[in-house]
Amino acid sequence: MAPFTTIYRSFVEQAERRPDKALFELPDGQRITYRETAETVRRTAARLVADGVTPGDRVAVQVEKSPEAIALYLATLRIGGVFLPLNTAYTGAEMEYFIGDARPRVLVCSPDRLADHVHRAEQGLVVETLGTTGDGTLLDGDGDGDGDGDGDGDRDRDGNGNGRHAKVFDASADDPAAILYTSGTTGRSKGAVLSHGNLASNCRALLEAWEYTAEDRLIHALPIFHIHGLFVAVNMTLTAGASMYYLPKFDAGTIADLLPGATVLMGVPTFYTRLLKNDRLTQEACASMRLFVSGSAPLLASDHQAFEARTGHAILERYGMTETGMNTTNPYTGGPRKPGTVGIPLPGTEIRVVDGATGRPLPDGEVGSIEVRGPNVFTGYWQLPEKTAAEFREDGFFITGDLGRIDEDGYLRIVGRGKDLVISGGYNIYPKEIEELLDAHPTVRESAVIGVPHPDFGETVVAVVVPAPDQQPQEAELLDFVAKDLARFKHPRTVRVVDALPRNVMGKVQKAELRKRYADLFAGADA
Ligand code: MCA
Ligand code: AMP
Repeated sequence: MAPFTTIYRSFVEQAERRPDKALFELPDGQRITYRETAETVRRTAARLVADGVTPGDRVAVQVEKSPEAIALYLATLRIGGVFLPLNTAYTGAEMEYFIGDARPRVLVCSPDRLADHVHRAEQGLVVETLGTTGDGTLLDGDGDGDGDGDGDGDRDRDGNGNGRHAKVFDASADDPAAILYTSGTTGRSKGAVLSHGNLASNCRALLEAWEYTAEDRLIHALPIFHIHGLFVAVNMTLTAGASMYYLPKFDAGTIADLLPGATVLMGVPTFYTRLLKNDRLTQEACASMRLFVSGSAPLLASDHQAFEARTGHAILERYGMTETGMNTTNPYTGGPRKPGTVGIPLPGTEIRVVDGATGRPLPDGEVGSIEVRGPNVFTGYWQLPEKTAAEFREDGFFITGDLGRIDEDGYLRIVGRGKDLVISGGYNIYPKEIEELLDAHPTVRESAVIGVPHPDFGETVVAVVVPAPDQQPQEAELLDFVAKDLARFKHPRTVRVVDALPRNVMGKVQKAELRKRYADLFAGADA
């Protein structure tokens, strides 16, 4: 068996092999090479060590997208820290929970949000800042935290010179590399602990499946606090020795400008819905492109077909989860990319469809619960051994909570979700969190939050509320009430007031019935 190589070591190998190659190409034309990135990684690692980070310590990060944020990720891996990226849209209340649960050693935030977090320094947390141009405390001074300017960070935080070098941690496949929070259907978010082995094996499988090489130039317009933008797009690029056009966010016009110089785009379905509205998306503009990838939410078969008709490219759809990284992919070569399917298992990964109640495997063609096993599957939920155990079968298969069937060609089709989840523009939203807030409002007796079709975001959030006795809930007031605690993308787009929620004989709210009732709410909406 080949020796285990971490993402960090693969990056270092590429940096040694092609130091002057651009890893990042920024919108202002600036190029940042592998060598420069490696240097920033080293400085950042030394700073983290000086801040007291030791192997296993969490480094929580809520910063805007920048090349230095990627260096911070690699620096954390280098020293054996556990990288904990957080959505920049999270509010103070949401951050309070994540920090309380994960108890990081260091929190790196945007300079403009420092005031929200200074008080945490008193609780023993080291708060650093990092702005979009590398500004902030993380990289100030000589950058190694020991003041001698040699970049080795060879003193610890107390300055006692006892030699806490930012040495490369000799990570094994099982050591934790990252925690990504994924909301639960009940209660609060759970931290999925991903190991170095999870990240490296999934990255290798994707490089092979999509024939991704140093020749590739990726358009990177995804956020970097999720699996898709960080562990698929970035990991693949920096371990292959490739380059990326690194954009602060998705913008269809900017992508159209870059397509002629690029080879690969990775996006959520909303990217493709929006690109199809842009006249500059043509076959000629895509002449150098070899691959368009979609994932994180279902791609409409009609968008798949329209994109192929317009550009000559069949979008490659794949299927993943925070807990598992990528599981399946449509073929790059050797078979059709079938609209409405997510393809076949990646090398090394097993997929099965079972009867959810008994765990009994179902024949192909029958709809059941999708389960996955392989080196990509996470090690467990952070400090929740019972919840972890409940989501695994005895033979090691992980229960995804998605429903699907295997078609006649062995391709997986996701037909629904067993879990109560809304996916809006690729962001996951768990209704329970919003319902709990709405239920706390004095004019509300109870609520049900659902996802309904939306022409731009795929799905969007609708709140259905039942008034408390003698009360008349007001939409604006309810939206204001939840706004302070919820990231913007979780805000309901409308509130409907009803006399009662539909229930089955067991008393369970029939969300499917509500989804049907409000299915056309945004049908004519401007995307
Ligand atoms: C922004 N807003 C949203 C969303 N994004 N609301 C609902 N859902 C969203 N996804 C808010 C904005 O704050 C804004 O609020 C308003 O909606 C309209 O913003 P707009 O400018 O249209 O949005 P945008 O900034 O262009 O962003 C849309 C986006 C973005 C490009 C689709 O959300 C995005 O990049 N999504 C990708 C998410 C992702 O990476 N998912 C992967 C995670 P206001 O009304 O105040 O203006 S899942 C994963 O990793 C798994 C493992 C997997 O399989 O990949
Ligand atoms: P997350 O919890 O953010 O990791 O989101 C994972 C969920 O996104 C999966 O369990 C699926 O429900 C959904 N998902 C990811 N990729 C696809 C896809 N290509 N088609 C349909 N659903 C998807």
